[in-house]
Amino acid sequence: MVFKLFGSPLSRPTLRVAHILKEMQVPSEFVAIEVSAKEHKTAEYLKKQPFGQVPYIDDDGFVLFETRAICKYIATKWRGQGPALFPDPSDLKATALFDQALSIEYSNFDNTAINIALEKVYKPKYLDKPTDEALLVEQVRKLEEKLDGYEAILSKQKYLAGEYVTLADLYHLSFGSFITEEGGLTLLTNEAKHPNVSRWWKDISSRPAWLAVKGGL
Ligand SMILES: N[C@@H](CCC(=O)N[C@@H](CS)C(=O)NCC(=O)O)C(=O)O
Repeated sequence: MVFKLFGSPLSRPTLRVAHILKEMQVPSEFVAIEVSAKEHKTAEYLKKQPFGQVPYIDDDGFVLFETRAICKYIATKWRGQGPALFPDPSDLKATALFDQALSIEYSNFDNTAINIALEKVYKPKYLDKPTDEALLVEQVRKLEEKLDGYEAILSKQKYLAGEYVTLADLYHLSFGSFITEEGGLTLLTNEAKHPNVSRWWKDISSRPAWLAVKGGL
């Protein structure tokens, strides 16, 4: 049975999984979930994803949700078919640095970038709700400060976990590109303020697999 990705074309986490499928050259079928009709909150859907969120996958009967777990599963199952997106598990220190990079993305980037995406784009453009300007300013300031930490790391190495691109770098693309391209923010592209972040961002956001999926599913 073909690998199935159940998600929404409007969902950036769904795009994250589609990107890794493309990186690893995995044939797949996309099944659109009608989020506007609350299909992801039905009893049937909750059996697959108990938190009522998109996306989830079904790989020949194996169901998995949470995008980071899904991406790691794909990069592991098809390792060798595409780029190695995480270090060899027998390399203790490289794996520890990879885990560190994963935590950096999750704890220093994801939540703030989502809040910015919500206030700057989703609320005014898709939800017909006013932006909380004070919250937006605060979140942009917070992310800018976090990027000082990124700059310190990326001034010493090419990617967040070392000299090779990993899933930890690529997880930034879904919301990073959203706040940059749809939100018009220059946080990730400001060469004067964060030259190495900007160099890193240019590198990961120009990957052919990302360019192939970022326009939509
Ligand atoms: N941590 C989850 C986040 C998924 C997520 O936030 N999905 C959003 C769509 S972009 C959603 O389904 N939101 C509906 C809800 O939380 O009720 C993952 O990485 O899979």
